[in-house]
Amino acid sequence: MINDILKTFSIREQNPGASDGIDFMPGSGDRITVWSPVDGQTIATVQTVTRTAYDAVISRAESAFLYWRTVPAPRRGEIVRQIGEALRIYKDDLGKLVSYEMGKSLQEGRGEVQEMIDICDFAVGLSRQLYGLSMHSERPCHRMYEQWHPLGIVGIISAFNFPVAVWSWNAMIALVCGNVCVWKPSEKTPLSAQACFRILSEVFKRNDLPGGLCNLVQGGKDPGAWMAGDPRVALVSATGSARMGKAVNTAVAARLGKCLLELGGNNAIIVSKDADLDMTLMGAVFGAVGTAGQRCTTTRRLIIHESVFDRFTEKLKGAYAQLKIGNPLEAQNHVGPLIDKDAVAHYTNALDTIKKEGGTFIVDGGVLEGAAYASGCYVKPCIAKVENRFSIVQTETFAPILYVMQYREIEEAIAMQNDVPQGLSSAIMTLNLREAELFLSAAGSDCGIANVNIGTSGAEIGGAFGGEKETGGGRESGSDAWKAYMRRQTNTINYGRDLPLAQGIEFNI
Ligand code: UN1
Repeated sequence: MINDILKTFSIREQNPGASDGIDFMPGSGDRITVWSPVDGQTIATVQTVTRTAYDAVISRAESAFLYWRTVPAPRRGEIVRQIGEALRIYKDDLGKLVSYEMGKSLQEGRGEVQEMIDICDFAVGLSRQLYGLSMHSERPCHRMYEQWHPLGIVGIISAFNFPVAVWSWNAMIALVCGNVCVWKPSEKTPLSAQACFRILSEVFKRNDLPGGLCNLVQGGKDPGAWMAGDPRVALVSATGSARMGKAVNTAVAARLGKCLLELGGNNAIIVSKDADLDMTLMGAVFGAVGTAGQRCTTTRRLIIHESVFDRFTEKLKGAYAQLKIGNPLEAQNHVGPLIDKDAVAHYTNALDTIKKEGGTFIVDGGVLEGAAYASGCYVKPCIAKVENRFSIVQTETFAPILYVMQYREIEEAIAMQNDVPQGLSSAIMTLNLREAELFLSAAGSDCGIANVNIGTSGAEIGGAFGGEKETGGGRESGSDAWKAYMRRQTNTINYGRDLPLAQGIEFNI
């Protein structure tokens, strides 16, 4: 099955060079061996970019920008519409490749491609709505308005957990805004990126577009660091760990460039005494074990009212006992593997630390062994009773570990929810209007995303996605997140015969 998909995307054809508006793996850097956490098989090798080849990509992108910025935005939208159409055709194959390379369930792999299609649709509409405001000038016979222009090269650094969707949120919006893109995908999922470029290539070729509009640079930390330090890259949009985000932010700030960061989360659901517990169970379990706990929106903490704590944790135990862990390409399995053995080591270290800090397990964790788990990356989703202040609870461990804790008053629950360094997603499960509104008020959740009667993961693309504090402050995808990909220009036009100065200043010569 997987070989057919690799063939569909010509994955075995290595280093084909620049073609069709796209640079595939230019240069002759080291090769990365790509390995599937599903079955431990080596899938392919991928050429990394060298500094010389990176510089060539940037030069090509610079010339492509000179053309692309002059194409009317709705025409740019038409190209993105065609990309969305092509993704519809390849949804199943790309979803499977994502699932095999990354290890998320097939459902979620397809869901990720659906997010790509949705963002294309959103971007097409947006291409006719890049609105600026008009203002009333204080001076007679003057007109004042603002317009939005493209930035230039947008560098996109994406993480392994959403190998294709997060790139598309950035790239599709950046493209309709008139920018060109250079993408550095995670070195753990380079093939999904390559497949996306095969799809783009068809569309670009059909439309006779010049090379360099979208570029792919494969590699580890180096190409990301080059982009962060490169004044030719107008915006660096980076998704990943807080550690990576701080390094990118520092390098971009040193040259006063623009940065858009979407980093870690430590997302909690408050389970009120007035919660619909069945609905809560669904949201909490999907949020905690979906993508094997490797979403930045994964539910990591449940802050449960003391009066329902025992009842709800019993329900959780029952649900966890039903979970099927195994090959994510098989539809009956809920939980696939972690991305690699390093991730497994982080998970097992976290289990040790939880015990050391005084936590107790109500559902035990552990690494699975046996023929079905031969890659060594399958772990048991687990639940630990902890205190919010534990250092391990304050840390984002990218694994299916769910922390539970109790509260008495809603204000206390909100304070606990906020009392972590991260600020991405949050939720309250309650049928009590007062609690729900308090949670959404200025005195409520301090996160970029706050939901009522919905879990913390699975945000729709139409809203702005991102969070506060160590999550980095950036917003991607919907709403007016597009403004981060453009520069604002204020224009004042004098159509009178005099030159009145603002603020009533008199200046006579
Ligand atoms: C991420 O984990 O980096 O809201 C993105 C969600 C998805 C996106 C997650 N739509 O869970």
